[in-house]
Amino acid sequence: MSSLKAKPLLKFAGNAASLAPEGLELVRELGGHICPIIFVGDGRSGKSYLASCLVDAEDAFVSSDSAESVTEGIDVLAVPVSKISDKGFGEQDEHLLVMDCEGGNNAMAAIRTLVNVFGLLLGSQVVFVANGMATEQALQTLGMSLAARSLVRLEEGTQLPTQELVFVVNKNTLRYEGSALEKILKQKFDDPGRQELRDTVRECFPSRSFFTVPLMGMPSFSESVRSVREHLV
Ligand SMILES: Nc1nc2c(ncn2[C@@H]2O[C@H](COP(=O)(O)OP(=O)(O)OP(=O)(O)O)[C@@H](O)[C@H]2O)c(=O)[nH]1
Ligand SMILES: [Mg+2]
Repeated sequence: MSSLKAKPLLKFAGNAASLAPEGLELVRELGGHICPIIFVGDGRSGKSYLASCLVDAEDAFVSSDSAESVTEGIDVLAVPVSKISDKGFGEQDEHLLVMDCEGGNNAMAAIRTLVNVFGLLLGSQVVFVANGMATEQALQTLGMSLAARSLVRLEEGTQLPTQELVFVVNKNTLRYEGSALEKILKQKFDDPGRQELRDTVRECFPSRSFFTVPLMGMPSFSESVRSVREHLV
């Protein structure tokens, strides 16, 4: 078992957010090429679990089956791409910077849009994990965070990196087609709010992919996790 362990990056004391020195130091020390991946989405959906699968270390990010929320703020971990690539990818000094955010949409926990906005500013791959189903609420959470992000004033001449959306329905029991996300985003509605939401997601993420991961213990579980992992690495 690997000793990879995530460090705190963004933490809260009451409503006040601050950057944790341990996480900052980890990011500052990284040289070379950095590929930032963030996990955001529904609370209790298995974000930390999937993030740990990605780096191939079971306990890298704290994950639990409690009803209460587990991750607070954002945790971060860096791993050399060459260490986790099954296909020999990864130049020397190329790192995945994996950030695991606290979930939203949990009736038992605070909902802090700031966390997602922060994450959406940093990640070049945005992994949105929905719990059991691709809900309108999940899309709205993403849309709200993108709207808040658009209010952030960047330095002149600075652009956000091109970002890919990787939408994962975890603990899935439904028969989704691989094109489900595109179908959701192309759907036409009379409600201008729902239409605008879809336009925003499409515009912000020109590159998109969709995965499902069934309940643990189902025959295709390991294969599905491997597909997500291969795609991200
Ligand atoms: N049945 C099943 N359980 C899963 C799956 N993925 C994760 N879990 C479990 O779901 C529970 C929640 O996982 P976490 O990784 O802590 O969830 P999280 O999304 O990080 O939650 P917060 O940090 O509170 O937002 C844990 O008990 C996981 O083991 C899955 O595919 N199927
Ligand atoms: Mg978590």
